[in-house]
Amino acid sequence: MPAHALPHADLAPLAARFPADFTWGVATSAFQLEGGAREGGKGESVWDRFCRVPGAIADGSTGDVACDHLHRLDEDLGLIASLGVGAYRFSVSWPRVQPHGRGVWNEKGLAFYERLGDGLGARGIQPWLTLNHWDLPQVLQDDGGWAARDTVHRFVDYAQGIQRRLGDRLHAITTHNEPWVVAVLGHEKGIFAPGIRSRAIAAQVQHHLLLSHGLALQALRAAGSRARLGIVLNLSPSEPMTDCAADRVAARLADLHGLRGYLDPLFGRGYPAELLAELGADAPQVEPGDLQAIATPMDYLGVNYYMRHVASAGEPFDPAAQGLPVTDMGWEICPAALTRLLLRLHRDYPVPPLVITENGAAFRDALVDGRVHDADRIDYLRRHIAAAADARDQGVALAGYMVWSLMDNFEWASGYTKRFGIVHVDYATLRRTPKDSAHWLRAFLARHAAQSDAGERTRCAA
Ligand code: IFM
Repeated sequence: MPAHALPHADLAPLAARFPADFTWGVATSAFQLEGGAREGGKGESVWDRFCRVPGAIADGSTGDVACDHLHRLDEDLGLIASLGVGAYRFSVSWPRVQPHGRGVWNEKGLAFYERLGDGLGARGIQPWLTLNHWDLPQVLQDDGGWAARDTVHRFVDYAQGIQRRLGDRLHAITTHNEPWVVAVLGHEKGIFAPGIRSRAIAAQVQHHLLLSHGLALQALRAAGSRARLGIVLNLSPSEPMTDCAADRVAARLADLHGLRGYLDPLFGRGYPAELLAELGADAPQVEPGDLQAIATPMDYLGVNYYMRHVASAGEPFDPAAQGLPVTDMGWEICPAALTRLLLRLHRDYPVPPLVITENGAAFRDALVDGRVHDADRIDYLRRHIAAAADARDQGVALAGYMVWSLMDNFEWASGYTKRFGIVHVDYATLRRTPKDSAHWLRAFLARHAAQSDAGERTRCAA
């Protein structure tokens, strides 16, 4: 279906709810898209290793080729620009630029990100770089990984190296993407790399991730970084399944572990006493000065929102069984919880400007006659953008919104079985085909830009 035939009637009122300087973007991460796992001097990452564990990845796949972004950079830059976005959020593969996690830098790896930064700059698109989107160099894991305090210092050195080489090109730097996922899925549940199962290790990893974030911010500022600096958290507001006391306790616990355990220390309150009491002997080792470092002020807080968390003391909540709408991940579609989450952040914490750094959905897309008609994804995006506008209307300083993801890619333990992209990738040919949602986004952003220009002209004339 050509872009003009899509249901666009609602674009103008929705676009009018956002100011001219609102940042619109699309997001990806290195391991999920780049491929070239053993090329150009790249070192092994924990995810390269984890993909080799039998049964770890649903379809037995790896990130060896992924979307072959490493070799298709120019085409992909063209795709990003064609959407009309103002920002592109990507991550650097640490083992591609520093294969041993310390010391020697890999020129070929750095040159790739230099081309990416320059290509974005030439197209007027802000580069939003994430330092850690989970692909830690395996050599550092062999030395204890994020559970070892030394990794904190290795990360700070890495951040400084990126600043030296790429800093001038960057609009924003994110230290970590979704530290909860690294800590809990990677070190407590063991379903993500590096596949460890220990609550005590997970708690220590969480602390080291937060500490390295604060120290990296200080080092980047000391090195003269002019980029906006922040962290990206995956936040699911927890709500009790029923009003019974046990479910309310479950919701409070989930909130402590998933939300307050990160936000309280980042905003100067330390770890909640209730969380430390609940962790007991599993609580992390915290050294003098750590909490002050973690609370280093940020320029923005990135929020990745996909769903709410409905807490139950008994059987886990199953939204599909309750007849609620879900994505192909089985995640409930609940835009209203995004508004509630943003309002809570605004109300309970002294947050800097908020940016929705990821929001999107996997659906069972089908490529038919060269088109993907993903009306469900358009509806998802439209409703979540409206929910973001609802929060803005109530006073939340929300400065941007980025779609996850630019294109279908390696969805971690689900391999290539889940498609989050607004651009379809045929994994046999690596051909990219913009889905209807990409055409919708382009039309929406064009409408927003046109209205912003018109508003600007009216203001100038007045
Ligand atoms: O694909 C991931 C991304 O890497 C981090 N946030 C959630 C996405 C969807 O699961």
